[in-house]
Amino acid sequence: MVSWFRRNKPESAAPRRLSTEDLAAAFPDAPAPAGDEVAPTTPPAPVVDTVPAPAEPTTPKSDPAPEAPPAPAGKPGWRERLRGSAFARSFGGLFSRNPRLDDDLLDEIETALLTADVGVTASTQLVESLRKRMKAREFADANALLRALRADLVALLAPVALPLRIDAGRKPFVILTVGVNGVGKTTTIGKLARRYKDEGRALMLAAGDTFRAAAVAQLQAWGERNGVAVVAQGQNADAASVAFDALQAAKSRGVEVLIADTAGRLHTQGGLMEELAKVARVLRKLDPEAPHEVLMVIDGTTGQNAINQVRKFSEKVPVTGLVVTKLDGTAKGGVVFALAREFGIPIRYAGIGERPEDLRVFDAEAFVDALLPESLG
Ligand SMILES: Nc1nc2c(ncn2[C@@H]2O[C@H](COP(=O)(O)OP(=O)(O)O)[C@@H](O)[C@H]2O)c(=O)[nH]1
Ligand SMILES: [Mg+2]
Repeated sequence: MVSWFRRNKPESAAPRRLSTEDLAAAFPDAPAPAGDEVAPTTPPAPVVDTVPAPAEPTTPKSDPAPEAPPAPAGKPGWRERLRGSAFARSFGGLFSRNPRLDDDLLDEIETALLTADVGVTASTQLVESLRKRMKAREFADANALLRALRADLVALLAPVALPLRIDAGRKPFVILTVGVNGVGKTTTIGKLARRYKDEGRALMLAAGDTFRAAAVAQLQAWGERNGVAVVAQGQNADAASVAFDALQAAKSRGVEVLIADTAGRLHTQGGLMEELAKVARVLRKLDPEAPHEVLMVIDGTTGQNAINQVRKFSEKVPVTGLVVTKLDGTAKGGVVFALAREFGIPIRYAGIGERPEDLRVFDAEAFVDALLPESLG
């Protein structure tokens, strides 16, 4: 068993009691709390610095299987999960409806790209390049044009398909997650934490979403069940102070990776956006290079508004990596291309489901492969 050490600070507000539904919604992969074992709500402690005892080397906790299994490994998994996207659906029948190599085919392709949220600039560029090559008789048939489109799409994404590398020289390597409400920040942190833990890295989480008690409890519940330390100060605490505390604790314990959650905020909320800048500033007091990664989480179903979000967040904190979540749902998928073209910010991960394994290192080829048919046949 993991034993827990709690440090209480009397000046903070008491945490709210949370429903198990709150927790279940937050971490679908986590086991449902059994009976009275709802850990995060039991202590009256306002400030919880939850650290697992160091001597717990064996038996990693295996969470019970959630309803949906993880997507199959490799390209088939991407294909299975992205099949429902508007992108895949509109391209599915497109070439069979327009088997001839002509302007109609190109018009259909342009419409499909626009409908899938690829954006006007990228869609026009892609189609005009295909048109030129078609006029130059570069394509023998529509199949050849499809292959060219696939290659062009991969080429658009290849420069941003740069995985996040944890620099061992930065200890701890600080990842600050940002983004608007409900995009999947906390869930992504849980998935990332699982990944890093499986890689054997010493890890710590900071519950920097101090707006909602449920958000703090989400991380604490996850941390307790998985033996990962979570630094929190409860609801309404100063987010910058949580980040500062966490980095201090992580430094003193020789932690390798610190992942800080933040409250979701709309890019139009000036005060909250300013708070993000403050979190980054405060981290830099302890480590002038922190945060080493500002990971912005984008909901793949958002559409073109994602562009605006990234632009606004980048004005406050230098966004160094993106995670595009919920690509398994009703996401159109095309926003990934629009983001790549507009910013060139590395896309680190893609969320293609709710299981930890469904947070995939972004793979340009697998992604394009999942969206377009392989051939017309
Ligand atoms: N289907 C699907 N759902 C996701 C994914 N990532 C997050 N979610 C869901 O999105 C909802 C909001 O996630 P949460 O992490 O609380 O968002 P936050 O407000 O940004 O922290 C939750 O119901 C998650 O299960 C994903 O990749 N696929
Ligand atoms: Mg959250």
